Amino acid sequence: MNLNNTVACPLDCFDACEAIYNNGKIKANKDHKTTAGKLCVNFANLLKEDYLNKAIYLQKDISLEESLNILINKLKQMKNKKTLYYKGSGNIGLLQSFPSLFFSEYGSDTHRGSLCDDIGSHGLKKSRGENVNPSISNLINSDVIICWGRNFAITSSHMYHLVKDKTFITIDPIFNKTAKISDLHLDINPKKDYELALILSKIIFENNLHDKNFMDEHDSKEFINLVYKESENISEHSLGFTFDKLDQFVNLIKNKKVSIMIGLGVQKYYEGSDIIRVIDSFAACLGLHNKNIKEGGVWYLSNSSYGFEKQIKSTFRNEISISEINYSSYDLVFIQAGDLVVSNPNSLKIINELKNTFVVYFGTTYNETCKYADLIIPSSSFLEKNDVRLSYGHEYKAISFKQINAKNTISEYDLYKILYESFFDKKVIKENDVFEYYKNTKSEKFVLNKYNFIDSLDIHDLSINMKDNEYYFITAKSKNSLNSQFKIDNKIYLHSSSNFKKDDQVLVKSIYGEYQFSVVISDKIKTKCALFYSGNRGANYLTADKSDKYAFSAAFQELVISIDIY
Ligand SMILES: Nc1nc2c(c(=O)[nH]1)N[C@H]1C(S)=C(S)[C@@H](COP(=O)(O)OP(=O)(O)OC[C@H]3O[C@@H](n4cnc5c(=O)[nH]c(N)nc54)[C@H](O)[C@@H]3O)O[C@H]1N2
Ligand SMILES: Nc1nc2c(c(=O)[nH]1)N[C@H]1C(S)=C(S)[C@@H](COP(=O)(O)OP(=O)(O)OC[C@H]3O[C@@H](n4cnc5c(=O)[nH]c(N)nc54)[C@H](O)[C@@H]3O)O[C@H]1N2
Ligand code: SF4
Ligand SMILES: [Mo]
Repeated sequence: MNLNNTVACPLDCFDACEAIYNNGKIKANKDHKTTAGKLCVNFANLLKEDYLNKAIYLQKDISLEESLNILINKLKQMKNKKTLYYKGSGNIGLLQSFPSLFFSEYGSDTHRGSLCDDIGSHGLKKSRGENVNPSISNLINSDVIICWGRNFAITSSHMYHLVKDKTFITIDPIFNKTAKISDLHLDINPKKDYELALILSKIIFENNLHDKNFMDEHDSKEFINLVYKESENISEHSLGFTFDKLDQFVNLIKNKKVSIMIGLGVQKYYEGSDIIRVIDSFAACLGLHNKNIKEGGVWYLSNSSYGFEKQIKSTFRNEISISEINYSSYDLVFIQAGDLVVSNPNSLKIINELKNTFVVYFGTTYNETCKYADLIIPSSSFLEKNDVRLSYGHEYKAISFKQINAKNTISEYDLYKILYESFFDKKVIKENDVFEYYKNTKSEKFVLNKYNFIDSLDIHDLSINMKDNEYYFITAKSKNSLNSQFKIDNKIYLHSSSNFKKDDQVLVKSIYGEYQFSVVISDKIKTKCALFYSGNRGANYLTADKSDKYAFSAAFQELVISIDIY
């Protein structure tokens, strides 16, 4: 039996599945704990992907070697090195960061913050010191799972499969797949999760369901004051559902072992870091951060490399907040594995700026951003390179051994090596050393030593002065796409009370931009909400090129939009 025949799914997804490659055929690995013999539709699409197999310069096909020479010459000619290195999340294997070693040393700028989890991660770190999930066994040992702004059954379908027989509660403005399998759905208004967490905290104090010892040990006085002060102003109207659902919630969790799966939904806002801290403080009151618990806990998108020693260490001279980059201020922008004009906020601004600089795209497919690239360098696919995947949802690794030889493509490691050796008279790091380290090292466990309850709040209410034709902007993941990749849905989803009809062509505007969409009516969408799936080609024409309050990150939902017939 060939022991080096596993491959890791490279896609940016909680599950980090592992497959077995055998004579050109790929099957899910039955022995990998979370994969458990099943892969998903996105993995199937990845195998059918139309991979780039040639380099392109100013719309003409060229050889890989020529493309590398063009890049090297460009970088050599650049006197003031006004360049940007951008890395997206098309492949989140650990060895994908190798090119950053070259660009940091060359003197490029890069981005900070993220399009993804950083707002929430910032908040959890402030409360707990680190953002690390409990062991998956705690989830398996719990009775009730609360999915809070996370479409657990879809976005981590393998983790869901391990616990699908539990009692579920979903807190989400959308009646998504997870809500459908839940015993209770709290159809909350967007950006009101902190109110819900505060009022739930009050109810558990009143019912004596809190972990008094943990709260006393970790100075919760100010949080308790906050709970009583703020709860007075919380109404059924502001939450978006009737208070009897709170009683149902408490009855479902009373004396039960509880897990909370927090998702991106709660934190895509300017003050998202504080919002997630209120939810986490509620969890702390329930005793879910107690060191000794073996059942239940709180999960988010954890810092997956916690407990590993960073092997690819790059220090850039300057890091710009990801939503606020001015691409046209650079002479050259190098983009690796990101579809910027679809995935990043304010698409039109990005397009206009990319037109004013020399753009290099280094990726596996010809995506929307390639339309604005001067030079395209084809990257090797996940089957053509070694890598290791950690998961931000559970503790199991997936290992990728190179299965086929690259043809007319280059791996991230080889690109780093060629660039580094062309510019510097220093030794490159060995790929195998990094691969072996991550493959063989077991991470250290995180132990919570301190807990800081949140003690003050100042959150802007998006619904203030909302007009009849104005809606909350909601954006979420869909089953058949992985962010900008695969089967893309470009529609706008609205509740029937919106007075629009199926297939209406509407012009949607925000203060940042506008775009035309075709309507789908669905009562799974809460009233006054408009849903756009991730990867929607027009959604980010509406979003802000601004950062959240603390984490230098994109706050996609910090806006209201207006909708009118086109
Ligand atoms: N409106 C809206 N916008 C969003 C989101 C949302 O929900 N709604 N979600 C946000 C989130 S959470 C994320 S994580 C981002 C993700 O957004 P991106 O960072 O753009 O990631 P992807 O869409 O997964 O893939 C981008 C590209 O990676 C390339 N790629 C794939 N594999 C490889 C490889 O092995 N090597 C190289 N070099 N390239 C490769 C492919 O060409 C693909 O087009 O989008 C964010 N943007
Ligand atoms: N099939 C599939 N799986 C994926 C991905 C994919 O594109 N497709 N992407 C992967 C990536 S990059 C990431 S980061 C993860 C993210 O995984 P999730 O955390 O599940 O992310 P989302 O789907 O963006 O948002 C989850 C839910 O938040 C809800 N929501 C929106 N606003 C609010 C709010 O104010 N309050 C509450 N309570 N809920 C709200 C949305 O309706 C949605 O149902 O999924 C990963 N898995
Ligand atoms: S569930 Fe996620 S990790 Fe698993 S195969 Fe699908 S996309 Fe890849
Ligand atoms: Mo993400």
